[in-house]
Amino acid sequence: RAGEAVPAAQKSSWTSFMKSLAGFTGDLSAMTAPPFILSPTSLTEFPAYWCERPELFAAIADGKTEQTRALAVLKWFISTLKGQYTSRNESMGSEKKPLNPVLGELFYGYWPANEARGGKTTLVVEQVSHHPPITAYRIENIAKGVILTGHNAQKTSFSGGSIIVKQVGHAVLTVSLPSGQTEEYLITLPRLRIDGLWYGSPYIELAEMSYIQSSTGWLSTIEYKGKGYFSGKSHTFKATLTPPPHGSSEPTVIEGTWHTNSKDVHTGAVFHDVTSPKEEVTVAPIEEQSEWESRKLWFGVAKGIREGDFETAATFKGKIENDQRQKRCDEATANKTWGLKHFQYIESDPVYEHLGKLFKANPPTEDAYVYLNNGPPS
Ligand code: CLR
Repeated sequence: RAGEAVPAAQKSSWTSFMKSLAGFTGDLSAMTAPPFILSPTSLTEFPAYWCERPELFAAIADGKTEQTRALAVLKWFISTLKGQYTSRNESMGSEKKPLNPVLGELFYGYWPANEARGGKTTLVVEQVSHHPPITAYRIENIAKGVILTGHNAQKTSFSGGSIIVKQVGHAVLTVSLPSGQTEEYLITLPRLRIDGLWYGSPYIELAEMSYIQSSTGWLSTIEYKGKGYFSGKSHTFKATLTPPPHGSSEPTVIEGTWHTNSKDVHTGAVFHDVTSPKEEVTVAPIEEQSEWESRKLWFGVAKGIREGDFETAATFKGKIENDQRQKRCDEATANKTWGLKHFQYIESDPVYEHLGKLFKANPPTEDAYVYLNNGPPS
């Protein structure tokens, strides 16, 4: 039934939120939504989803051939999807509206070293734009030589009762090989459809295609389908790893559901399996964080949301917003602009331009944020 999951007192507020979605394009994060759908987590925390199976990230470096490394990248990528796109449903009952990060907001974390993953894996996230929201991130396992750099933004629209989210941005994974050579992988991101809005219990389905293009020529094409398409099951995907042109190897085809497991279609062997627990990122206690770090910055707001005290949440949120307005105003007066801390903007990413050509990426060029190598000491 319509609004089934909406608390009685928020039904009319949810209805007007839904109405304002119709015909909407642009920045969803800035829209006011009823309290029941608010999450206490800032979008700057989301890049941590890339590494909640740190051993799969590290294992990319252990592949002995170009083909096995390309497969390891695909396996790691597919294994992140469950966390990226279903974890709010698991922890909070439905997809929620994350906190909209402020310009300059930071999120630092790490996954400790152990035998299986060879080294500590570190995470640096910076909100590099507020309007539109853009988040840049860097994940490194230096001992293994595996590094991920990326940024993301979203373009949203509303269609057929669902929110359609086009992910803008890309990621580049680099592996430094013992030979001294470096392999690069350009990773593009799938389109999201947010369904279940009518009932007040939104969830994500992935759609269309995403790609992982290696500098070695190996290309993964991943096709996403939901309920009622080729398998009829939600969260279905089919990935094809194709060899470089003129090579003699055969393509590998993987099929399954990204939130559970998948198989190699030809051999029947299990490819990925995410039914075991993942490992959340470790973050410094709030008392040790700076004013710019996400959990410290949003502490009052997050506490209010968690405890159902929305008045307190709104008061703290208002404080953060006023503070931001004042900062922008001061900058204008001083004729200065906000400086980024860990990243530098470039108009065209040479890796995207170069590797994107190989699979006719659309658009043909994209901007990027280059990491300045100045994260917290590890
Ligand atoms: C951010 C980048 C991550 C993957 C990811 C997962 C969930 C997405 C999020 C991204 C962007 C913001 C998002 C969110 C789901 C809902 C939320 C689209 C792509 C929007 C802004 C809020 C919708 C509000 C309804 C739930 C009411 O790697």
